[in-house]
Amino acid sequence: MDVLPLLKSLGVPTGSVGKGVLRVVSPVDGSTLTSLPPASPDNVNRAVVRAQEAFLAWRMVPAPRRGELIRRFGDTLRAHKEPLARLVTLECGKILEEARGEVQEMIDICDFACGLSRQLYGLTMASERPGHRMAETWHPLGVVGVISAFNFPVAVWAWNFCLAVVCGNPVLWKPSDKTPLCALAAHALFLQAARQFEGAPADLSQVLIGGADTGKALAADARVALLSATGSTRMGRAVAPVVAARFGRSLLELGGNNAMVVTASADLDLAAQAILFSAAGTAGQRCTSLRRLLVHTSVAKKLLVRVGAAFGKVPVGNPLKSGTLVGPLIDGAAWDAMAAALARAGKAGGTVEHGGRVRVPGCSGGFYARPALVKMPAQHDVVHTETFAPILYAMTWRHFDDAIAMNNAVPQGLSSAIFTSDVREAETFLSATGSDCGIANVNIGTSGAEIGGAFGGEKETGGGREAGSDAWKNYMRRATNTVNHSRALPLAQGIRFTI
Ligand code: UN1
Repeated sequence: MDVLPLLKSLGVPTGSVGKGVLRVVSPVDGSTLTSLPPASPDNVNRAVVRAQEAFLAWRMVPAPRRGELIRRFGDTLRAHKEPLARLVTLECGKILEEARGEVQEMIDICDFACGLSRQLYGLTMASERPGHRMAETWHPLGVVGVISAFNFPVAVWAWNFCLAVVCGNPVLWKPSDKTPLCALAAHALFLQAARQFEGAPADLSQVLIGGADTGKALAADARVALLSATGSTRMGRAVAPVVAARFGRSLLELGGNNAMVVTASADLDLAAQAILFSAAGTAGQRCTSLRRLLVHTSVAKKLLVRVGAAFGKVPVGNPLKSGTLVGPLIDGAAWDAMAAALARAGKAGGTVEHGGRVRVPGCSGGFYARPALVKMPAQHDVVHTETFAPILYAMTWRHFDDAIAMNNAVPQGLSSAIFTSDVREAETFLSATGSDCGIANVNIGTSGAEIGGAFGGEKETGGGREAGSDAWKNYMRRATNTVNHSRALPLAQGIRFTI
């Protein structure tokens, strides 16, 4: 596959493309798309210095004006939606329909961030002292580092980037070494918008191509004020203590192990559709993918027959072809992990339906898998582990309390859903005694969140929140200001301290 024309149409300078030791492979057919030179430690250092310079200039620009730049970036993305989506499909393997959705998610966050640029509100507080005013102000934070994963090679960066820039910060981006071309393209589209914008400093956006070492260098660098990292729990464990040791800020969006509770009163037609998209969509490679189905015994047989039939016939194949719903896994290691998990589940008493390797004509180097439905007697260890592949473990329950306990019994806490027509069950699931996840839905699946809400989760998911709601506060520092406009100096708490 010749990727150069596509890169050129997206404005990527092709000088260093094809020259370097990092091989970029397409999961579609296993072919080599190109190669790139990774950043050296010295490159990282120089990038941080340049980002610091950009920060000093950009923090002086009024926030609504910063929002205008992001609005224009949104326009540039609209104009290049199709080629960028195609590159996303080529490099990470998700079907074109979902790749378009991913670019749309970038456009949505541009719109959101532009509006936000006029709403970076601080509170005013009632002072206990006469003639005093208390308020808080929000200021740009500094250099923001972003580590992103292969499965959302552009949208997750955009969530961070658009908010960070509107909040007055430059961004250093270390994309997954499996999807560096998407990063170069998204960055090039931003530069296209920035070039036509008076007052945008050079180096508001920079890309650092590299592996774990580059990520660790960003984590260790005290000049990086915030490190936002998306990926596996293993990656989070490597990076978070390094940032914490220097008292830096981190925003973590790590593994998920998302469940759907289906109760006796659920609309099974809706549930079956939602299960197919959440579990098989993106070949099970979203952090929000549905991995556990917790069904009431009275409807289990009916629902599982439908899910099994849908998994058996869902079109698995070339993600560039219309009609395909399930594309390839990212690589052979992902297939090995899927096969190993299925073997473990079988040994633990699970019954595995489907889940075999699919040979796709013309894509012989790709790793395609039919989604697997595994009926488990209980939530065995293997169910507690996130395997980034289309495996859905199904378990049954009799008492609603048990369903909630099963939902919460895993180390991760990203997304969750309940299908029910009973308002008591729905509200209990959303209540303090219900799901312990950062995302809890009713009558929709676990994946496919809109950008307007805060995105992230608890426990091993890392606790961070990105995208909508007040996630912008991660990218700013808060100052509490108390101003005395009286002619006296009363102390708080009624303390007297005079001579
Ligand atoms: C991810 O998989 O890291 O909610 C992000 C969703 C998407 C984002 C997923 N909007 O599935």
